[in-house]
Amino acid sequence: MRELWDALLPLGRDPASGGYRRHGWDAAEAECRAWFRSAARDRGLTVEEDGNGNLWAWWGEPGGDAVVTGSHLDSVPDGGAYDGPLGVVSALAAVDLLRARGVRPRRPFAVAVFAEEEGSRFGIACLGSRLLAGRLDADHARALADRDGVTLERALSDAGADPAAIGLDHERLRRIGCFVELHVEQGRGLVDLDAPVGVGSASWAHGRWRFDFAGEANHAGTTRLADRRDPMLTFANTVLSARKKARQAGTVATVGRVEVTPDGTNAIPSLVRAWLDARAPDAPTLAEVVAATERAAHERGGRDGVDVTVTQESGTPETSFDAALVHRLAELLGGVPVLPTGAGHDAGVLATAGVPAAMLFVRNPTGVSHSPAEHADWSDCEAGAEALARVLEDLVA
Ligand code: HGY
Ligand code: MN
Ligand code: MN
Repeated sequence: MRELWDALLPLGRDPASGGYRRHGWDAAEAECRAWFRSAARDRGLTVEEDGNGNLWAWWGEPGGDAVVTGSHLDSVPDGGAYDGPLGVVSALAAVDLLRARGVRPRRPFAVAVFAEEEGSRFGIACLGSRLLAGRLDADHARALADRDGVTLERALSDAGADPAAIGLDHERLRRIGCFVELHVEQGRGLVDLDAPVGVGSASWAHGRWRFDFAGEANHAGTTRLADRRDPMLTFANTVLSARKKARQAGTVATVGRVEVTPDGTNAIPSLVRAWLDARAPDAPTLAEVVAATERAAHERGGRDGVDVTVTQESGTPETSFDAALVHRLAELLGGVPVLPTGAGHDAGVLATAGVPAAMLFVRNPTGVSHSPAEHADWSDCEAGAEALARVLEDLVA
């Protein structure tokens, strides 16, 4: 496992920050895919890439009612080393452990790597699993553009893939009998419970909304305050409103990405574009927080002479993982904690498509994630791989 981890660790890592920049179909992520293909080949696994850019490494013949494990290799900008890769490395290490114990799967078995899980390049999280599950329109997806205006269609063809092949892959989806994703915990649940490994029970409802604040470009020095239509004001107030509404509802809301046009120090902006990431235990509460934030934005925009348009870019309902599978994993692991998460995962998307799915979480001593500071103790990582091997051994029997 250490060998696998050390081979992947340097790929896409920013030497200055120590964070990772591995985004859908970019050069760093392509290196990670090559690492996976080579590690799978070293284990005699047969690797397929599906029409949506997801990788499937089969132990034996591909087939139905398959036991599938895995995660993702892409990162948020300047992300941590564990979010995604720990699940993939642990899955390959679990194959080694099962082989060493003489286990031979009695069911088709695959390790999967899902494409663009963070949505850092094309804006929609879990892009590969959403397309696989038919949760995202293929034409809409092909037209998604990154910050440089490169569409997914272009990125796929540049990577030698066929853009026409993306979309619902019924055959492949039906093959999955169950899916178990191991992931570093993105919170302090296991730390507070003093447990190295836990089982995921559910993930919060979450979504992404783009707010466009259109004002009037003008001179920073000569334009009287009363004559301004400054979108930065409406934007700033909207961020504060989102935070307040989320706090009042016991949920979370984040604006981590903003684009200003023309982005000049001495120019009142013409346009401010900002993305809201909001999450709640259930969809109605989430909808209420976002609606209240939208109302506040429009109300403030009216006062600032700024037009506000809001576009929902993605959404996932609250997702409960398969109760029987969750119970079976917790039992097999001797009654480890079962806990929900505020993070979205491919396992959640597959669960909404009817695949029996569950997650294993590995303790994160600080709870910090989506940051170069993300960390998990190696002994806990090994405990996670052991736990994954234990549950897979039971599932493939
Ligand atoms: O944003 C998330 O919840 C996950 O890390 N993609
Ligand atoms: Mn993440
Ligand atoms: Mn992740």
